[in-house]
Amino acid sequence: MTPTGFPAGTLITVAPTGAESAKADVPALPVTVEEVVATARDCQAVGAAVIHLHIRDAETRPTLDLGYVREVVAAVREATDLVVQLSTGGAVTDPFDARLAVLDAAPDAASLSLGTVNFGRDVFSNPWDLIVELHTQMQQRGIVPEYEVFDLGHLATLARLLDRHGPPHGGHVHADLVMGVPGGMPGTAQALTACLPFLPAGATFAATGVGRTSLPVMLAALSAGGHLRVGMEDTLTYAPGEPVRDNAQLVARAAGLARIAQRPPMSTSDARTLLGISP
Ligand code: KMH
Ligand code: ZN
Repeated sequence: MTPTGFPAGTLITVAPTGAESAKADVPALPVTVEEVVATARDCQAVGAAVIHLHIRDAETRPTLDLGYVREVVAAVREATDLVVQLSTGGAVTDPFDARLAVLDAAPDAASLSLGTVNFGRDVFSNPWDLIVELHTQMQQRGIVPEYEVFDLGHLATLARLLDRHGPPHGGHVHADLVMGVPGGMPGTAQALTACLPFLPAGATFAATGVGRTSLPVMLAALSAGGHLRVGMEDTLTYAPGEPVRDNAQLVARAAGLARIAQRPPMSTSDARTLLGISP
C-alpha cells in the first residue's frame, strides 16, 4: 500500500484474443497456440502478470473444446510465469455446460460474469444458477474467480453471492469492471466512480474499457487505486485511425501509465499473492 492507501503496484491483465473478432478481419489477433504463446511472452516482458484466455480452434473459430483449451494452458504455462485465467464467458452462443467444463482444464483463475447483459445486438446470458454453479465449482476445485461486472447491479449480485455461498477460493475478492460494452455501463470516470462504494470490503478491482473507452477507463482506474485489463479482446484501435499493432503495444501503454501513476506493474508472483493463488 502507498501512503494514499492505494495498492503499491498495478496488476495488469492482458486479454489477447476474445471471442468476438475474426482473424480474417484482424490479422494481428493471436489465435494459434504459437501466436498465443508469443503474445503471452511479449506481454509478460512489458508488464502483464495475468492472461485472460479465450481459445480458437484450427479454423480460428472460438472454441471451448477441452483438447484445445488444455493445449493452450499448458503451452502458456511452459513459456511464461503468467497467471493463467480462462474465460468461462466464452462466446454469446456457448452453452452453459461447456462454459462450466472449461474448469476441467484446471487454470489458476477463471472469469465469472455476474449477470446477463445486452452485448451489442446479442445477449450475454448469465443467470443466477450459472453464477452460483461457477462460484461453487471454483471453490471446490481451488480456482480463483475474477468477477466480471458489466453493470452496477452486478455488484449487488456479487454481495448476494458472497453472503449466501461464502468467499472464493483464496479468500480474496477481485472484480473486473468491464465498461463500454454496448448494453452495459458506459466507459466513463463517472460510471467507474459509481461502482466503487458497492465493491465488497477488502476487494480489489481492475477496469477494462472497450473500444474507444480504453484510455479514459484506464486513467480513471489508476486514479481510483484500481488495476488494469487491456488487450485485443477489448480494443482494436490504438488511436483514431491507427489499428493496434499487437497486444504488447497495449500492455506497454498500460504499464507506462501505471508507472506515471507511481504504481508500477506488479510481478507475476506479487499478482499471485494479491489474488490468493498459490505459487
Ligand atoms: N465474450 C463475451 C461474450 C468473459 O470472458 O468471461 C464474454 C466475455 C466474458 O468475454
Ligand atoms: Zn473474455
